[in-house]
Amino acid sequence: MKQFNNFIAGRWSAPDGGAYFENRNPANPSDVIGEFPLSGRAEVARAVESARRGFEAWRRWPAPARGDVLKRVGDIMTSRKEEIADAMTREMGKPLVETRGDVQEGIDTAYYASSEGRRLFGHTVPSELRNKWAMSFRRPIGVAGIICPFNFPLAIPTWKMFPALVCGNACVFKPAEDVPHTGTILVEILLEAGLPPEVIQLVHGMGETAGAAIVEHPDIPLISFTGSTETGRIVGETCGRMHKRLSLEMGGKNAQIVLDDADLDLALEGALWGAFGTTGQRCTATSRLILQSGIHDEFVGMLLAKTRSLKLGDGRKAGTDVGPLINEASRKKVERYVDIGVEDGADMLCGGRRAEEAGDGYFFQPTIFARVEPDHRIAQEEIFGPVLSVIRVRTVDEAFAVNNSVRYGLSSSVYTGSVNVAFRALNELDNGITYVNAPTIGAEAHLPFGGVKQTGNGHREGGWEVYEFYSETKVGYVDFSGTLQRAQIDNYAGSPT
Ligand code: UN1
Repeated sequence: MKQFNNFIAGRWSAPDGGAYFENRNPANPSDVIGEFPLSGRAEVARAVESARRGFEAWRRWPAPARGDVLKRVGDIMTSRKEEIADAMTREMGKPLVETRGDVQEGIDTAYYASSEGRRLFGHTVPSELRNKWAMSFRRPIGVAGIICPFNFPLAIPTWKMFPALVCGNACVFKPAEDVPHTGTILVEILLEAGLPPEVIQLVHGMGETAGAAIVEHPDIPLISFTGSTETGRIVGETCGRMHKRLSLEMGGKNAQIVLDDADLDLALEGALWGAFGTTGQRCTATSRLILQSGIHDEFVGMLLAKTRSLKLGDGRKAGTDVGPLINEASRKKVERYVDIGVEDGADMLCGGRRAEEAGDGYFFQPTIFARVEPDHRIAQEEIFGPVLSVIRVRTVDEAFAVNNSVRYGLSSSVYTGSVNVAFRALNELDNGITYVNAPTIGAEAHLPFGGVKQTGNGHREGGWEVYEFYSETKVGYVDFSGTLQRAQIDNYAGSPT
């Protein structure tokens, strides 16, 4: 069996204890992709020591030259797109069309980051005083701890690491334990593109051990974490105690609203893609469908017919619409929520059980519940699987209120023919992202990505905003008057009398 290693201090190395974990194909668990290191504090400590050396050299590179490395990363990913997508589907399960999209999101992020090396804007502003300039600019911070989820095995690590690197930081990267192979490929590409080896450290392992060791290491001043709100709370507590800069991207309970004046065919395609794409395993997945009463019954009928025709199976086979869940624990969690939905009195219209007919993998049938009340647990808690809760409302105001009645606030979507309602939705829905006449998934790499309430902690990934997270603002004043000029004193001759 193929054994993979960590990349620490400029070389591929085995874990100290010699222990490995298996990485299996979720569509066919007898297909073992390889064994990956179970690492802990000792590996993380060595990685950080090396990353600090890497950081000291890398921070001195001009930012445009750092960007040039990312440009080559984008070129390599472009040339290897198909092969990376195939490896990703093998270890993560989503269909090839989606893993190609995941690679493309990484490529887009690489080219954006590369050009940002020539911007990283600061400000030059007038000084209050004569012959004096005032300006702000950006400085790197140090070693960044990058802890990633399984659902976007390539794109999410690139969102975090590429801006971190362009800003001049070094990275200690822990991929999710379900997708260590894609993480390894990404590090190989960074090295091939010419990133100095000590600037990137790859430490495989479990969240409770390797992940915790990264979060708790005193020489890692910034952490970027995507995962559950529960784990995010623990990460946040540690980072708060240790005065670390932290970006959290956590749960969602995203709703698609379909109003009486919507284009129903369009809304139907959006709901199917939003709810069952990536087997519902996106932070942005549609897990609530809020339908206005005038179209409720017709739309549910349309949705049911289409959902029943979705083809489950191995994402590497042509014609597959929906792949497996990531692992057995995840499938058990989805089953528990189906039971909860039934116990709470919702109507299960389809699905609700394992799909053994699709293969030996962790398949679960796309599931729709109707007559769900906004405060039901299946309408409030993140399930991270192919389960959609339909909620009936009478008015636009009620639809907006239901959308806002959860503790999360990542994305929302409204289908309507009214421009007034569309703009009201942008203003009134409590989410980091609102789509008009488009599903809740599909954020683009050059715009800020993130959510409000318990989805995040105020930071954004992607776009221009993430560069603020990975750098510190420094202000410089240059006084070329040759005299002592006392701000707030010498420039104001006297108090008004
Ligand atoms: C996630 O689900 O964690 O907007 C990220 C989207 C993708 C990214 C999702 N571009 O659905």
